[in-house]
Amino acid sequence: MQDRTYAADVLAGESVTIAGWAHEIRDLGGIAFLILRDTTGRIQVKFAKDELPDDLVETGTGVTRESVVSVVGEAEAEERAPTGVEVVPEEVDVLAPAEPELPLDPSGKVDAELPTRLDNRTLDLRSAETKAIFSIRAEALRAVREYFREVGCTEITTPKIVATGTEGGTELFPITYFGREAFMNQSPQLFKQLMVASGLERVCEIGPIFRAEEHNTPRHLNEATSIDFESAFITHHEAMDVCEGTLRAAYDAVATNCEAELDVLGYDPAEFALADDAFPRLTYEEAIERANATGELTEQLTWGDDLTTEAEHALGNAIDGHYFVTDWPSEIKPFYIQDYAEDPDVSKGFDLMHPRMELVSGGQREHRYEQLVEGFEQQGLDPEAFDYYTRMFRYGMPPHAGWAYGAERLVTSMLDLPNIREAVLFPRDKQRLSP
Ligand code: AMO
Repeated sequence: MQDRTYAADVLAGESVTIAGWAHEIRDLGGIAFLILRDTTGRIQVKFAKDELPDDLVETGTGVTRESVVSVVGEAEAEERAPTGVEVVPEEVDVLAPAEPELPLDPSGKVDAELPTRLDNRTLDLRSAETKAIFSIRAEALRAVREYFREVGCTEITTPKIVATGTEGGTELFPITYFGREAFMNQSPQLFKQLMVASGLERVCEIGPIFRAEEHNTPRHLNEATSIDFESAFITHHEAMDVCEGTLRAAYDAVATNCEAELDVLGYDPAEFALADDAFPRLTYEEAIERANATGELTEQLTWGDDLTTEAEHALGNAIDGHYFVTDWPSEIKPFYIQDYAEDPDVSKGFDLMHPRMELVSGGQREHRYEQLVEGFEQQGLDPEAFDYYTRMFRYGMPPHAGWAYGAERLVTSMLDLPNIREAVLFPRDKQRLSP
């Protein structure tokens, strides 16, 4: 629309064309107000009934809520208007009327259940709170990308249709690929590792991953957005430094550039950035000892157990912030994670935990061909099926490390959202395949 002025840019004394959604119509008798909402905010349109033609008043005040309307008029200063300006209309066009009965109320005056919101995501995203979540998500991802660029990453995109899985067979979505069995990729893991042996050396990817897990929980999705990092010639501790750097960059950017959005969600931007102290790094052994010592566990953990949700919560309460858990038992980490030469039962894998959930997995990778193939066999995998991957380890594979976290878990933990589905536009879960 030519010459359109956004609500936030309307200045008193100007002739303007504004366009947006009819947020509210307030009829006070002799005078009525149409509050028009666009992506920048709201602007008041004043209908002084005895000063304007009847048909103009009728169109402007008879419109249903959420209809799309454009208004041509004069902007005037008005102290009592929400933005200090209001528009006196000369022309009103209803570009697209909305039905009087809406499936949910975008003004947020009437609460809607999450399933109703997800079924009507477009309308849900007209509400200031939902819109704020996705503006913050976009800003966090922008900051993470920028940080990746600053530390010398090349952004890549890897195939999402693959012949083999990487993160465990039960979580694969099978598909038919020209009569052959294929799968939706669970992780860029093997492809990003191959790139550290290419001329690129250090790569990142932000893209979809698919997990056929049966979990129906507030922190699992069947399609998520994975933020991946992998670099040649670094240790797992250096990989953790980069990981922490991306998170700090994301929190800082949101604190600085999303003040209004944080305010809408009830956060004080001044208190939003992460504390300066580096995230503590506990070994797995220290982590289980500490979890057991909280006295909050119904069952004590022993070496080799995965951290239960209960243990994660107990540790989260005790530490009250992000923390890394390093040096996991080799048997519960995937084949591509390297073990300590001096203690092969202990791996160089790590997780980053947020008090509410696991956020990141990563580690030093096994870059030695013989050991890699051995690792496949130990996990009951056929190295032949991964020939495209293992073969490259015979032609000069540098030591390397990396990690991944889900964009949705980042946003859910950052904004303390009750459910991960709040942080994805159109979530895929066991029940939900549409929209
Ligand atoms: P992992 O399987 O732990 O590791 O996944 C890494 C991170 O991705 C996110 N994530 C999910 N988020 C929402 N729903 C899910 N179902 C889901 N699954 C995973 C989490 C998780 O911590 N290849 C390794 C990473 C690496 O070593 O580089 C991997 O995929 O934030």
